[in-house]
Amino acid sequence: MSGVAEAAGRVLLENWRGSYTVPAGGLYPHQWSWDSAFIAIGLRHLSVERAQLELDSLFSAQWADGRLPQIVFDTRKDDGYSPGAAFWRSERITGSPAASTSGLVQPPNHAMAAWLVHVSDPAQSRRRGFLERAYPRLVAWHSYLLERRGGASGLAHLVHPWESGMDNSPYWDAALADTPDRLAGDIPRPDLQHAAADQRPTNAEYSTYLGLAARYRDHDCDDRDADFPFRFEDPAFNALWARSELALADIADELGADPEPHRARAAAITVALERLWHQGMGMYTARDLVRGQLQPFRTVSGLIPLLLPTVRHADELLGTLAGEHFALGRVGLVPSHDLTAETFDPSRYWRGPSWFNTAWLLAEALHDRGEHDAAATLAHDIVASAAHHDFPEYIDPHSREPRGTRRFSWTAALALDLLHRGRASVE
Ligand code: 9WN
Repeated sequence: MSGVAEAAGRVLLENWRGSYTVPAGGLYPHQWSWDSAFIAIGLRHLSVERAQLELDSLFSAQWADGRLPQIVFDTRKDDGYSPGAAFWRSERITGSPAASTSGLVQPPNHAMAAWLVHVSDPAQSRRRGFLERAYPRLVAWHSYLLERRGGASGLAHLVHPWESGMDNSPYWDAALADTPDRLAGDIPRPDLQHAAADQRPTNAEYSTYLGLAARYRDHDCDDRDADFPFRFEDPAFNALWARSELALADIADELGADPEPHRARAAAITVALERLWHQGMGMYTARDLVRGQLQPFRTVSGLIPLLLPTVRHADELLGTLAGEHFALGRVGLVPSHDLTAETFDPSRYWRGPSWFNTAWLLAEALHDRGEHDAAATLAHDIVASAAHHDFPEYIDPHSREPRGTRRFSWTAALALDLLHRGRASVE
């Protein structure tokens, strides 16, 4: 193994907690849903067993309605993160699991990860019955999205910015400003002990995050609050759902089950994504279901549909990715927000900095589309930026300086994955 792969492996070992990996020791001391899926994709190269356990432990916190929770809390560390187990009190809600969890969800990248974990050692995976265990969990999770979060549009909707995984994206600004649910008084910010305040969301954003989460919690997280003030269809969330349906088709095939319903669902979501196409922006964007508007912002979320083989506007998306707004190959990774927008901020969280998970997803998409040079350049940048800055959470796209916390698990895992699969090399 190269020195970089070894260093990445050390981050994953350091952040391992016996049956799952924390995203980062100080800032995020619990198990996060879409983090665990990205982490399993890298961990499989170190230990297939651990990668399986990472997903199995998330599945063991599944709710009776099928949702996979945003966070599974380590209740011994409850004061290290806000909002924690004491805020959610999930144990008082019927259908919650034995573990303490958040009631929200995160993007559905899990079936995609489960399939990649399986193919890294199919014989071992079969021996351990990994996919037999995972398949019903994943089917129940996708049914939750369809039945509780789906609607006539054919897309699933989010009820909180945290559910997008891209918490302070400009997509949510107008809705948050218009939301009556805010937490008054002191806002607990333990995160600021681990990352600079100008690289994290603001207190104003946090007061609405907490107010919305409290309202959802106080309705027992049951999704039937018809007047809930925050409901959005997000392009990356739905593209990952469709991509994961394609992975479920592969899993069903492997298990001798019928793959066709999964292929049909993936095709239906891909077609439904067209309602998020914004001609003027040249990309997909989020739709505010409460106010009925497409958001006039370019963010990396709207590029993620490139992962779908039959997405209609692939050529325009490739143009937008290469053009002035995201400047592929000319800045660090892929910025989370339009480089030319007034709302762009190179340091603040999801308002400009480049993240490694979205860059990895786009490197996959470019590779699958036969854009091998662009995919290799991006993969190389992921590995180099991860290695040179101690596996940062995100980077400034212009200066390439590290931002957020360091020794971040998915940064290490995804760099390791690219090295192991020969998608990038170390010079
Ligand atoms: C809220 C753990 C998570 C990621 C998200 C990222 C950030 C949490 C926070 O950290 O969100 O879920 O406290 O800011 O935005 O994508 O899953 O790494």
